[in-house]
Amino acid sequence: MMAAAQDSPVYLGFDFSTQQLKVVAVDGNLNVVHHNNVQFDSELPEFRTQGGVHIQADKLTVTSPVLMWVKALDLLLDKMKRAGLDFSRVRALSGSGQQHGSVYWKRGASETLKQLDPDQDLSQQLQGSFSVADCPVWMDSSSSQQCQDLQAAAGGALRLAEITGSRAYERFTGNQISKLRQTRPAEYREAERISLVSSFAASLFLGDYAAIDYSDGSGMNLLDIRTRDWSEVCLEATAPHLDRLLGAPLPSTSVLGPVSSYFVRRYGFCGSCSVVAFTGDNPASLAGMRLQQGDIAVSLGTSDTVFLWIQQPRPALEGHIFCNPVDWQAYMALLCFKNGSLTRERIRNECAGGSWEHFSASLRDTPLGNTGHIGFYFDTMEITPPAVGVHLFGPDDRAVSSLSPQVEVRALVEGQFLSRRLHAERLGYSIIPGTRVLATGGASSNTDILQVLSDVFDAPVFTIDLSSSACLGSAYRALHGLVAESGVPFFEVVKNAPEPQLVATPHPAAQEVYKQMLKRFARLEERVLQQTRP
Ligand code: ADP
Ligand code: XUL
Repeated sequence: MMAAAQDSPVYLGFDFSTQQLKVVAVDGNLNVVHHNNVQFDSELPEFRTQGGVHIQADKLTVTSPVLMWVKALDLLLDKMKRAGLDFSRVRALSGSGQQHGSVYWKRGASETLKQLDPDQDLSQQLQGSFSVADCPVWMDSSSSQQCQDLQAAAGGALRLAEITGSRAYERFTGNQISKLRQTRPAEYREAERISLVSSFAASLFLGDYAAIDYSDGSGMNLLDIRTRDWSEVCLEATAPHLDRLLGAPLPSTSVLGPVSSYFVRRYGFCGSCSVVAFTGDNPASLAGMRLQQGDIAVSLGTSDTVFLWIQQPRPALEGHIFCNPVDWQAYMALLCFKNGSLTRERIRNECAGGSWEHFSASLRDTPLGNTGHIGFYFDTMEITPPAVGVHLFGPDDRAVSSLSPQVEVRALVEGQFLSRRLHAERLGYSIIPGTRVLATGGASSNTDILQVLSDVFDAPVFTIDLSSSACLGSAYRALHGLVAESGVPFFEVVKNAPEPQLVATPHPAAQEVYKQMLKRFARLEERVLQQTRP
């Protein structure tokens, strides 16, 4: 590398996701110059997580150890150092976290954060800094009572959606905070600050408590998405004086301050390196994909999500409206599906000998429409729609108890994408000429899966080179954060980023096949919902 390139600035984007911590570094021309990751299950086995989480005995409570995330950061920075990344070139950094998860800092933790000793790991020093060791994460569905209470206090589900962008959802942070206060009052009382996973991660870099940003803050059932401030009625219904524990929310493009002296002295960061507000992984993906109005993003990670750029919020009883992470005047709509990659892995193990290659071959060897077989795979209580169990149907709409392995693989993938399309259309999305489906997340590396996505949506599918758009979006946001206050729009800063690549176009027969199938799917989903409704 030439001397000039070695001195040129670098921007870091971290993603604290469900199964791993990832990072990318981009240079001033937005080329990726480094990426790295730490897998929680395999590289931090002492925490005994599966897929990065612990599912508790009630099957509803799902948590992750907060120290695992801290230790993963120690490990990741060491790996980056060993790979030769010159931290002194980092001009700004930002990041994202799985949405909705909450971290409870214990009294005194802010002092510890401010006085970190560069000769010791973060995890050694922060061991005593959390009042709750196991943080509730987005997969948790144990706060139904608190959801009902919040909706009652706000004047009903729709009223709550009008204020916060969503009706009450179990995984949303306010309901988790409410549950903690009621069921573990001592730990709650010991907390001096509550962070989201994103603002917790930013706090580590800042050496102080980082503000919650508007976009990730919209996933709490606490923020008024129009005034962009905490909603009084929601705060009061959740916990007294909660605003003191949350701090004031800030625009997602804010520079929070310089990186703490711990990182300067331990890793050689420059003292003027800026920490730009961290946000949720889905908002960060929107930035990484440079999603525009009219596009639809489909993220195939641990969860599957579908999201859109919208200008005017029209909250409904299904789906979520979040403040937009790159344009404070806009919004994004999001749907979350809990049974995503982990369900695909289960069917891969049961029907394709544990091999993605065989899984893909089954998709190639079975016809569009799967000769009328349809499957619903809700291994755990689904978010969209709220149903559970595996439900299989034959071409005559009659329930069947099993399918052959190859048919089952296609039933799963077609069923998942029919559901993504059905619910996206209910949110107001429609496929028009020119619509692009932008795919990301771990499973977007599988072109056979993306072919089914293209067929079911009857639209071309594009990906960006790197499947981790949340990291990339965070690196872009770090760069944008430096100029956002002077009014430079996000798209101006990322205009030279690599264009998404076309990876699949719909089969000529797809429109006819899936138009019919979508109608059947909607009818059968209603039947499944009626059968499984408590
Ligand atoms: P997260 O960010 O939520 O931790 P990722 O977006 O990195 O997760 O996605 C991880 C998932 O990607 C894994 O659980 C795995 O099932 C899926 N995956 C990885 N490679 C493939 C592949 N070739 N085909 C299908 N799925 C894949
Ligand atoms: C979104 C959601 C998940 C998490 C984990 O509402 O719950 O997508 O952000 O990725």
